[in-house]
Amino acid sequence: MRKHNLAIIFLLSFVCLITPIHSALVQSSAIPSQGIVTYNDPGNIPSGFILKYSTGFENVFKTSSTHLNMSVDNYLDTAGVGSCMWIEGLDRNTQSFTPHSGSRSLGLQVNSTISETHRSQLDVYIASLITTDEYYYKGYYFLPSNWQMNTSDAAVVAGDYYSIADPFQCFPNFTPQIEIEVHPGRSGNAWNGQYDLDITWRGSLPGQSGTWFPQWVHNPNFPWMGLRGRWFPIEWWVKMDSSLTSTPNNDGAVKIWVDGRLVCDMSGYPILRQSGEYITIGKIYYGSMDLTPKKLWVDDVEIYGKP
Ligand SMILES: [Ca+2]
Repeated sequence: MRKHNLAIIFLLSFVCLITPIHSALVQSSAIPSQGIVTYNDPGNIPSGFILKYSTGFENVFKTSSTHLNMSVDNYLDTAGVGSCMWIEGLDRNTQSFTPHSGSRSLGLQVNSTISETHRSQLDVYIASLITTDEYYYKGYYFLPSNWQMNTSDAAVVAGDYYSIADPFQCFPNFTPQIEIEVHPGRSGNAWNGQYDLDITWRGSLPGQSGTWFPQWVHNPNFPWMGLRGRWFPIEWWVKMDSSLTSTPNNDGAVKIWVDGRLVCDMSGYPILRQSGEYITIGKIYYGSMDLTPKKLWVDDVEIYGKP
């Protein structure tokens, strides 16, 4: 199975040299789809893990346009007109909105755009927290009750996606990267009335950098609409590759739960540690024409590791 997966990776790496940018058009039916599995024990911290960091954003504030005083290395990355980040309850008070805990939470926004790379995201550097090759993350998320994507134009539907968090990424090369995305479901080139949840993967081995596998894990018809207007948890467990060199042992693994549903269960991958491992705990990044301001709130972030 491992050799089979590597063969696919190398084959697609060659194909994707033609389209090095993140494009939903780069897909592979050879990468297996995965059905949604109900997670019956949400909030269960894996055995042997201890809390390394937590915040409910109650005492967090912006120290500059790019940093929060979170007592852990972080970076606010905003791009595009109107893209911003704020502490709800401190910098802004949104009508009819209640944080998951206390009186504050993190807010992100990206305004309408007609080009890619507009974003608002909070990156947290985990190297100082994680002393072994495993970590577990849990955070609570809130999408506006009127959240939607542009589904009126076939060309937009074909290329649109919306990133919400990255369970693993490294600085400065941004690989390997694992990303949680929303996509409009498609029937041919038209919107099928559903939204998908896709996990994308971008490898770091020679020949792979910049190569995306948009449907590394594909969850069609995920009930995103049922998540709007309420808080829901996103959790992930990541085991990095045991190799400390650039030659992987191909024993990395990742599980991701969204609202208690297991949406990714992959193992045997070169999730190689680099010098600057980070997670993007909250993210709005979307890649095609969209019509409405996008907002996302995050609260009660917890990061666990092994002693
Ligand atoms: Ca809070």
